Amino acid sequence: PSVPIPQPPPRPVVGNLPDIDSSKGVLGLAEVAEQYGPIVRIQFFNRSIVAVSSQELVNEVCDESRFGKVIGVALREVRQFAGDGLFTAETQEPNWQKAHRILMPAFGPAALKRMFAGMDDIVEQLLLKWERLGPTARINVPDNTTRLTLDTIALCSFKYRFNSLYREEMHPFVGAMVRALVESGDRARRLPVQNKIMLRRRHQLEEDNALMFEVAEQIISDRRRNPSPAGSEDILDTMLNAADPVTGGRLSDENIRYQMVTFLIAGHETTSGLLSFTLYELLRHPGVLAKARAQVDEVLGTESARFEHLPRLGYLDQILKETLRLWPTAPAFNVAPFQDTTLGGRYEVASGQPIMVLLPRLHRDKAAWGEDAELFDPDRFSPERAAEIPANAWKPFGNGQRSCIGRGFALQEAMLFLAKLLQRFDITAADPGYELHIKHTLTMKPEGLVIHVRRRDVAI
Ligand code: MNH
Repeated sequence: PSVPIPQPPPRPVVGNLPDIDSSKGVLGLAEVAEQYGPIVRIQFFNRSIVAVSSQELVNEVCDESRFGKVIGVALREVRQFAGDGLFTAETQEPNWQKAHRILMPAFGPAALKRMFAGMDDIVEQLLLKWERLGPTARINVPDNTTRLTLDTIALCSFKYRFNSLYREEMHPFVGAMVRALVESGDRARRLPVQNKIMLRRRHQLEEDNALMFEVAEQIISDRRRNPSPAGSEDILDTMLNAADPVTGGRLSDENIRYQMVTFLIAGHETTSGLLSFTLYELLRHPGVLAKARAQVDEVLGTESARFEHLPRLGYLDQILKETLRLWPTAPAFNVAPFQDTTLGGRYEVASGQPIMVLLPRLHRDKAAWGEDAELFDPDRFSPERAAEIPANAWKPFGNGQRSCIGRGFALQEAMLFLAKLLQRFDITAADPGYELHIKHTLTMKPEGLVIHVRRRDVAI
């Protein structure tokens, strides 16, 4: 027997819009879910989403024979500048399939090993800067880690230096990208007619899109004039030169520009959020911090970090995974059923109905994680205990063939940053009374988290 999906009582025209605190991004939806349970329908104007939050239901919608990714309202707006790049393309589009096949190896294990040097270059810049600023400097964590991750993805994927650590104001590309992302989110919450009449916003968005495209275009034409020497090929070279193993086709220049903008967007905010929340949790859990430090000292000692060290830093990997559990910096993704179907044995869902997986709630589902689900405990991911985690209870990188292509990249970069940081510095909270304040855009970050770093007595 089917039952209706719970829904807060809708108002005329706007539906549940007044029930959601849009300043809290996806966490605003999570609050509604907390009240209405593991499945809830939320209506905006004439569209509705079904939000699912329990491991039981998420496990079902992760079945790729019944459900697949849909581009939700916010991603549809992002598509204006990320086009048919991997993140915003439909799975059925030939350009998604082609780019997926061409780019998967470019983010695979052999490529990650080659990219280690670029990652180390930028982490080293950051830590040297911190050391020279000295132990009294107030270091804003999300600001610094955003500069780190942006510079890293640009250097590793197309040898471009934003040099964000050498300037007060970020590169103009960043301003354009951040404004465009914010405006995309705002547009997704407005009526089409509102979007049409807000001329200033529309023109700003067009200007920002043009600037992002120009930067990408410039990098491509520079590369054509100055090809990479043999042996130092990067992701841009792969995109310019590789042929699709199935069709033999190549990526168009337009599609390459979309992929470049996509990597910069997808590749930096999420990772800097991860690094920021990791430091936030380490400062609150001195025991975990001490254990992490002990492992770094044992594995690295006074050596410079090398690729070979990384697999031996398993506890750092556990810390990053546990941080992504409590703070999934890309907090939701959307799927839809291919056909009319029934969820959880009793909720009818129509073909094509967007279903949002609410990660902050899934990752705190007591049925999957235990009564202490709210507690930060990296031992959940220890080799002994990880096998107990139920299927699809942890999805910070999305699902199946549409999951994150940059997962290995992000974790390698985060691990390297953390290892070098702990090897070199003692870290303390600059404001011991800091209360978590999350800033929400497409992603989330602990705004206003500030630390002090003090050089340890180690020669590296
Ligand atoms: Mn990433 C897809 C989270 C780092 C590039 N990424 C996704 C999805 C999630 C996600 C969730 C699935 C979205 C959806 O289903 O609509 N990504 C993350 C997180 C981090 C991250 C939490 C860091 C931590 N991502 C990166 C990095 C890159 C990147 C670094 C660098 C290139 N991500 C992508 C791309 C996709 C994606 C590209 C789309 C993949 C596809 O659908 O083919």
